[in-house]
Amino acid sequence: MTDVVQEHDHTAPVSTPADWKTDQEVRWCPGCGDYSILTAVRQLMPDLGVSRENTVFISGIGCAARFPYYMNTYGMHGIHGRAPAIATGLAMARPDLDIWVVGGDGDLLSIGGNHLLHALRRNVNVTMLLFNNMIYGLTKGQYSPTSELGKVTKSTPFGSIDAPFNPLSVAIGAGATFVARTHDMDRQHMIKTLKRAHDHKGAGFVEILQNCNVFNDGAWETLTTRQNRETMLIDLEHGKPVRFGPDGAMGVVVGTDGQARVVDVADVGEDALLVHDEARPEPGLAFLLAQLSHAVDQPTPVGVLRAVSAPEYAEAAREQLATAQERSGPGDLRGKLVTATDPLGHSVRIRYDERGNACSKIRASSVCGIVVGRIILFLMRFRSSRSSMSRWTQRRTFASVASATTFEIE
Ligand SMILES: Cc1ncc(C[n+]2csc(CCOP(=O)(O)OP(=O)(O)O)c2C)c(N)n1
Ligand code: SF4
Ligand SMILES: [Mg+2]
Repeated sequence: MTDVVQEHDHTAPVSTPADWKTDQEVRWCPGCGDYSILTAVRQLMPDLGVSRENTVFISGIGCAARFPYYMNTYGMHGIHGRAPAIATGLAMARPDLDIWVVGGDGDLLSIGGNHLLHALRRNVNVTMLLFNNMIYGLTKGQYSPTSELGKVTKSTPFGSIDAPFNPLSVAIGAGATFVARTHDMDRQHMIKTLKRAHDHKGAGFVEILQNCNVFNDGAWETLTTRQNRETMLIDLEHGKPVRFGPDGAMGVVVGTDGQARVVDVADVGEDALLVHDEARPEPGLAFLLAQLSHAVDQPTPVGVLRAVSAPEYAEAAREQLATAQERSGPGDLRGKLVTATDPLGHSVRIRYDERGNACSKIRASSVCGIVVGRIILFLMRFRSSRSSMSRWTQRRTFASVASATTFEIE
């Protein structure tokens, strides 16, 4: 693992939001909620005490994932769903950097669901922003893992039959140490929430309710418009009874059945209300709050649901490395052949030269890919004995199947 290059930058130069803006043309549709999130993030950056040179935005694929282009920092528009994995690697190698992950509900909860869970449970020191518009925006309006039951889209012409994910419940279930929600209609709330997530040591996860005005327009408006917020958003404050509505007339209690529910404060009295404790070590109450709302017609908590401290991944890995080196001395890879298996079952072999540099080909192959490729090749040969398909076409097809899971790096 690379040594720490420098400590966290506490002497960051004074900057303005304009310094964080790039010369790239913003390609989102006019009116998209992503613009207000971008503005909030650019406004927030000067207050974080970080420098552009030490800041990295990493994304996968989707409209939300175009975010790194628009921030004047380092960045990576990665592969679909893999931003948490890429960010994990970077956070391990460069703990001095300020690392952000940005993705949509499809990117981080469909193809990237696995990677998100592991980054959260490992408590990797990154700030993760999930732009939830309950739709695949970039690919023009297919349903996503957060789309509501019955949602009619191009990919669900008769309505979705999938129970939607509640992103906060998913995060809490994965053991996330910081979990919050905000929305694109309230810049100050976004800035305040994102700052808390950034300042958290470990994985800071924020769901941002975001309007896709082209493929899912108004999906959140029952909650987020100015006239609806007071009665529909429950703005959580640490240490305070959970109250909302005009004059705080509504509140949340946890009943003897263990369920959280919305009540009239006049009916139960203020003392019966749940007092919000975001720092509570066990996640049960945060989960109850996350589960309070299952649809956009139900009062929905926003703000910080959970903020607890736990060992951060890269720090724990460094400590483990130091202990191992103390016990066995520094490792020596010179002249060694190292074989390992990655989590997908690829075997990886690396030969190191006498100076300790990786010198021979790293070969990573999946038995599965080759077997599937062989079967397809066999079937094609069988079929082509009756058709005009050339051997060259057959070989190309086999190569592409096998190479999907086999690669070599010099
Ligand atoms: C491996 C792979 N599978 C599928 C796609 C197609 N694809 C591109 S973006 C996307 C989903 C985008 O939805 P979301 O993450 O919610 O982002 P949004 O566009 O809504 O911001 C999909 C399925 C792809 N680019 N790569
Ligand atoms: S398709 Fe939707 S999410 Fe994507 S840029 Fe347009 S409005 Fe925004
Ligand atoms: Mg989306």
